[in-house]
Amino acid sequence: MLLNHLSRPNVRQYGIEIRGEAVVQNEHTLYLIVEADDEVRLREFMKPFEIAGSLDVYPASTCARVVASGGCGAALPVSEIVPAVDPEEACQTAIEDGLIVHRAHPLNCETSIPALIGGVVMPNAHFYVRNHFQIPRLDSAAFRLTVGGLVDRPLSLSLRDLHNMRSQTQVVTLECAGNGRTKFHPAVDGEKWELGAVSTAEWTGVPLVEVLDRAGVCPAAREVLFRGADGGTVTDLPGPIRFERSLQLGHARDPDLLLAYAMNGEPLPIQHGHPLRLVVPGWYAVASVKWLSEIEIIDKPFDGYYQANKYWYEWERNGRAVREPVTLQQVRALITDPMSDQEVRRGALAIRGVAWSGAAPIAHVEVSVGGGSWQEAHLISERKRHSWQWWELITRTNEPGVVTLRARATDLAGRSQPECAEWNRLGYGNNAIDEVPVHIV
Ligand SMILES: Nc1nc2c(c(=O)[nH]1)N[C@H]1C(S)=C(S)[C@@H](COP(=O)(O)O)O[C@H]1N2
Ligand SMILES: [Mo]
Repeated sequence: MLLNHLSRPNVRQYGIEIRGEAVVQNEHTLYLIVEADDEVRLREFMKPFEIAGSLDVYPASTCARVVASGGCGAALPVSEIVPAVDPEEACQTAIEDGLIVHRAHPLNCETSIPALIGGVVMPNAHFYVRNHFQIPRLDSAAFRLTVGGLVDRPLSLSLRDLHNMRSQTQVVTLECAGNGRTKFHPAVDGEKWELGAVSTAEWTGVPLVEVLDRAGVCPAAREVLFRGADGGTVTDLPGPIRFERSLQLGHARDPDLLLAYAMNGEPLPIQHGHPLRLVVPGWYAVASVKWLSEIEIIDKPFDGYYQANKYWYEWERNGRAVREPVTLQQVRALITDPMSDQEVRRGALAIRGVAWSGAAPIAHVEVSVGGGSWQEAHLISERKRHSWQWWELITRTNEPGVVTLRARATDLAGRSQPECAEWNRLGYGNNAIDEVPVHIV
């Protein structure tokens, strides 16, 4: 009788949903995970079980919801600025897609290094996600990009207007400036990125310069300010702010900068800036403003929070504070195969990975096995301007035991990687030589 009571059509009549059930072997206890809006109806449904024994009801939640709400019992945060994606849902999707979640609100997750193996680009679902605020949900039909400030003709462009302009497609690697932050000692505050806050996609959109030319930039202009639709409060400022970054006018006119509406041939996914984002090739990705809704031409250096307070290297050199803004991606190689702590058979060994640099294409990658001399890896396919380059070295190992593999890239501008990156207060740009220990058996 109780089994029939649990049948799905019967359950539905009570307006509840059974999410899971279990009976521990040899125990006369039934556990049910039930979704219900109304505890009265739930108790009504459970009546037949009360006849058979005793009943306990506990209010519960999913793990993702608890983490996204900031802890047990806390209410889910709401965005003060625009309608936003449910943090629990966004977090659950990221976990299911195999991303490594560092924080659920705002959602921050990195690519797992094994997911990097293979293809030229990363599938959208595996692309790392870095957010400062809750993910805004923008309606693409109502969406407008406004262009104002020091222009001859202020613009308000719909997505259709942008689709009708000249389009350009290019493969670009985005990397978070905090990638590798956990490798700094002493530890630095901030998102705890390992090495997976980097991914590559093929972006399609309108060259930014086309839109600037259509608006007509006035002679007094110095910088171009990009404003995202997302925002909220930050610890050291009183009121809510929006995510904003600027570029020098000359850089903004670089024909490679894109206002992207597509990523790997699909409409831009919501967590990557739907419906429109800026893509600034070669720069740390903080410059690539997502959910881009306003462009403003200004005559002064912009001093907003993410321009002036964050994204600066702050070193201490000879007792003096030295400060420099975070701009181009540092040169760097990553070993994707074999994985850290993997067991590999002695004999022939294939070592593979990616390498990239914001300043120039990769000139060469060298690999050292177990502290041995540097061996030149083979660069796969032609040189890349704005995307990472795959490389490979086929070598041999003869002795069993733990062996450390190291990879070091050099770009055509002559920049190479340090043994140890210089510690800086906010933990940016750690491009120390990658080390992967493996077990030779
Ligand atoms: N509007 C907006 N744009 C943003 C951010 C943000 O929080 N809001 N984060 C920036 C940072 S620090 C990074 S590393 C990249 C991450 O892009 P992705 O989530 O598509 O990988 O977006 C940049 N653009
Ligand atoms: Mo970032």
